[in-house]
Amino acid sequence: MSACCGSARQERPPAPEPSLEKRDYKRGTYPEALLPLAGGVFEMGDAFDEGYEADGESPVHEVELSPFAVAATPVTNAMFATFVQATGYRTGAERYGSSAVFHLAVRGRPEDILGAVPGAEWWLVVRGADWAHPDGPGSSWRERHDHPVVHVSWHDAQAYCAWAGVRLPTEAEWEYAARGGLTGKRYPWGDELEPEGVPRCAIFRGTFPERSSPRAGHLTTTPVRSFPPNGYELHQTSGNVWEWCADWYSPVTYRQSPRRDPRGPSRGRDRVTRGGSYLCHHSYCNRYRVAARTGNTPESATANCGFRVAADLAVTPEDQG
Ligand SMILES: [Cu+2]
Repeated sequence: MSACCGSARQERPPAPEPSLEKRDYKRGTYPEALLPLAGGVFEMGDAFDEGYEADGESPVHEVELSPFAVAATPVTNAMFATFVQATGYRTGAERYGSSAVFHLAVRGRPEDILGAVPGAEWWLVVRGADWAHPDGPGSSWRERHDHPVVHVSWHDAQAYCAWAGVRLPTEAEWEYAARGGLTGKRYPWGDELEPEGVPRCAIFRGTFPERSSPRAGHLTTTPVRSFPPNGYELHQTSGNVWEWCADWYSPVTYRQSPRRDPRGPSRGRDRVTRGGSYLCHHSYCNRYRVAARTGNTPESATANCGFRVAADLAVTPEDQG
């Protein structure tokens, strides 16, 4: 994963969280109605040839999707708290005891800062940073009920989905949903980053990584509905936080994937993340475009990556004609 976008776990992962497999817990539900999407054929990939070559955003290719449903926003802190309270689940970051926080945002004592991430020194490893303490031990999710949950690994996202009876979107579903019905556009709302000078997404504004412009109005996450939705009523598919997808990531996925309901490679090292985050900046990383793709190891959890849920749509006999 590009270093501006997030830091990858280097250490060996701790033993998997046993609570959900071993313990009986009451199934939860996703607290909001999912948006039903018709699926069908769409053009996936970067129509502008603007992506980093190593990411594999091209070629543009036709993908045909079955109907599915997707959440309007990523899972929020309040939603994740409900899951944790119901199950006692402990995230990977909590079991590690630390996670990386953007240097300008850290809230904790100096001794909580364990070091910088090599090659990406704007990421500080902070003791006690986790989903419930997004900027470090001096911060709390309770100040940010409607912000996306962060410091969650792909495994943590899977655990939430299993509890709530939903699943992660495939990468193709994610891009289809994020495009909001537009074809070949750069962003979920069109080709211009700031139509009429109005920001449409939470990305880094200022001089990366030293100084955030006051105009940005945020240093880290923003509420999930801070900006208007796309044509399918999805919010923040560009910026704010990266979103885990179900698929393994490979830069050559598009050259090999089937046309119909692609699910990515059968194995890999990283899981796909999409959408970019509040740290993306044109000077360094332009992955807030709707075709942009990268990945991270499934045990990694960062202060700028969360997830959105999806579900299959049952096909009724009438639909089949
Ligand atoms: Cu980025």
